[in-house]
Amino acid sequence: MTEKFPTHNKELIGWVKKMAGLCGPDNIVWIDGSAEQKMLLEQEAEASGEIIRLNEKKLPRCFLHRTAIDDVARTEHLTFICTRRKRFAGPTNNWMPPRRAYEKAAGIFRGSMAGRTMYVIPFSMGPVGSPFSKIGVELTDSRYVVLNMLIMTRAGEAVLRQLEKGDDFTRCLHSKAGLNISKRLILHFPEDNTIWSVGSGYGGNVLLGKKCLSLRIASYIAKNEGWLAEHMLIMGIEDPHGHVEYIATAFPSACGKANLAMLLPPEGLKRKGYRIWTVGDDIAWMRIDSDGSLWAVNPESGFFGVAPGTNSHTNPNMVETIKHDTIFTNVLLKPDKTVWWEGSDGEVPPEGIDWRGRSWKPGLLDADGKPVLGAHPNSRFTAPIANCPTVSFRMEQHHGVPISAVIFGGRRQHLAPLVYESFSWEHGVFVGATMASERTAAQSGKVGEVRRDPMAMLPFCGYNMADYFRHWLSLGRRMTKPPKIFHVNWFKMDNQGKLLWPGFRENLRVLEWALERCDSKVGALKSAIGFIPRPEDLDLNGLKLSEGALEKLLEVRSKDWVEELKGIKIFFQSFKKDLPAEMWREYYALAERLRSRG
Ligand code: GTP
Ligand code: SPV
Ligand code: MN
Repeated sequence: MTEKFPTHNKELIGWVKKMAGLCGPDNIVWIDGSAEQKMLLEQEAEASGEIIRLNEKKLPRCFLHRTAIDDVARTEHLTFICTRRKRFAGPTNNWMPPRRAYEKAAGIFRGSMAGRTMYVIPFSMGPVGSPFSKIGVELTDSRYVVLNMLIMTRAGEAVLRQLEKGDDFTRCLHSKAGLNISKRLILHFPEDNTIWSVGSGYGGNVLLGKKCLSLRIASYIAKNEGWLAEHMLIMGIEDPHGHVEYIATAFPSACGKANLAMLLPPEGLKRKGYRIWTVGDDIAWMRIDSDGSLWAVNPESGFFGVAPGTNSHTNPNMVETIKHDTIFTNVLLKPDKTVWWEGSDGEVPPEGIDWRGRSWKPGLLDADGKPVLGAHPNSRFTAPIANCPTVSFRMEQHHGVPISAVIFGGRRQHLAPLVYESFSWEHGVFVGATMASERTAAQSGKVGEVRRDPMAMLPFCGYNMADYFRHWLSLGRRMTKPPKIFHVNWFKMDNQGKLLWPGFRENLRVLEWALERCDSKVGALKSAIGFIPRPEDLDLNGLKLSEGALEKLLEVRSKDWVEELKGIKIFFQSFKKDLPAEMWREYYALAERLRSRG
């Protein structure tokens, strides 16, 4: 085994040696971030069959990877917060005491890298050297992970140099081991600044800079340091006068963050002069600056985006982004070595190799008579943000961008109106805390079931969510210029199950209203749940909604909300006496408003 270490950081050297001792790799390779090393890794991964090189002409420097068929989404039931006290993790997280967790996982890690190379990836979440960035080092036996981390994070030598200055780092250990779901664990040790992930080779389970560090561990650090780590997109909206305002938006997994973050304005609004600037599609780190307002940075440098449904109509900027230097995971391979997925551009290919690696034809049915999909519903692509035509020039700025509005949202077929505005920060925290959404394919489990997903952070909050709500409340008190808080729902349906709102680029019409509210340019109607747009204040020019759709979209049905209160109550009760009193106060205030309106 190589005993040369390209660093003087004793902590780092000691930890790498110890973990190598546990996992037993044949050798250790340090990732330096160079183009040469990346090319070598691609060649090796191609030779080993881990990745397939795609059509060099049509998709330059792009690859396809297929995961194991039971390793296609985050496995939340195998994800744990491991703290000394159970209360710390709270009722929404799986918990294991640290000692037991380390022991259990060590049993799987032991010798798991025999015959493999252990890669050491030093990475920075946020620009290298920024006071707001955090450093991690991931050890992994997967070249796919290395190649993804090179896109998703700033990785390599510059980070090692930063570590020479004595910065702390999150210790991230990953091994595919046997890719066995019964020996899979995603463990977080916030008290040790450590992450151990074993037995998976899929995205969020293994790209440890993403959900594990930038949300679960970072949310814990953020609580202690007085900032927020959120599952939010960040985008700039340039108005017809060239003035850019930024918003941060939390939707649960696969509910439209990436699509919104880079939307192309609809014709009418484009003509008015609107433009969009993309800062991030998944994670926002936000803190209060000396000006008393909230500022946000995106710690990532790439997108790990949902493939199905992505096409030139729904998301032309993403289509442009993934034309080169992209890794596709679990999509269909066409005979000409390009890729396809359900809802992509172009004709349905007459044949191909599906995400499982089997031969596929349109209309193919499985043993139960159900259509066989070419791409997995949670198939994804990994692409550099720099590829995106709308990338914001403020991406690399340490300070980030000032946030005018925070927007929560989710998939609700019936309940939530297209948009509403909270009465205050406190009420806005209640709106975020009581969010619920229909499950998507981004996590294993039953798709379509409504579940509570506060601030879209249910799977990602690294500590007790009661304390998390308290933290949100306390930030509101510290800000002199807090953003306004809104809630949106692009997924409301009519009685026939048809979407009432066209979504995608048309969503800008709703954002325009929200920003006009922030600038006190328009009035609103007061409903029991919050402020609702007066229909005439929404610019619907050039949009054809079906008869009565707008009324339905903006409707607030007291009866349905009274029903919703029951679910909220059960959810709040699960926190017992830890829930901040403000949340109950908002709950009873809402109940009272609904009662008085009958
Ligand atoms: P994660 O990466 O899992 O956190 O997801 P995300 O929130 O970035 O989701 P994304 O933007 O990739 O959207 C996921 C799915 O929602 C895609 O299949 C989209 O087609 C669909 N979608 C996005 N925006 C809209 C919309 O405005 N309306 C409708 N009907 N569907 C949408
Ligand atoms: C999500 O599920 O919210 C994602 C994809 O952004 S993953 O990185 O796999 O968690
Ligand atoms: Mn996400």
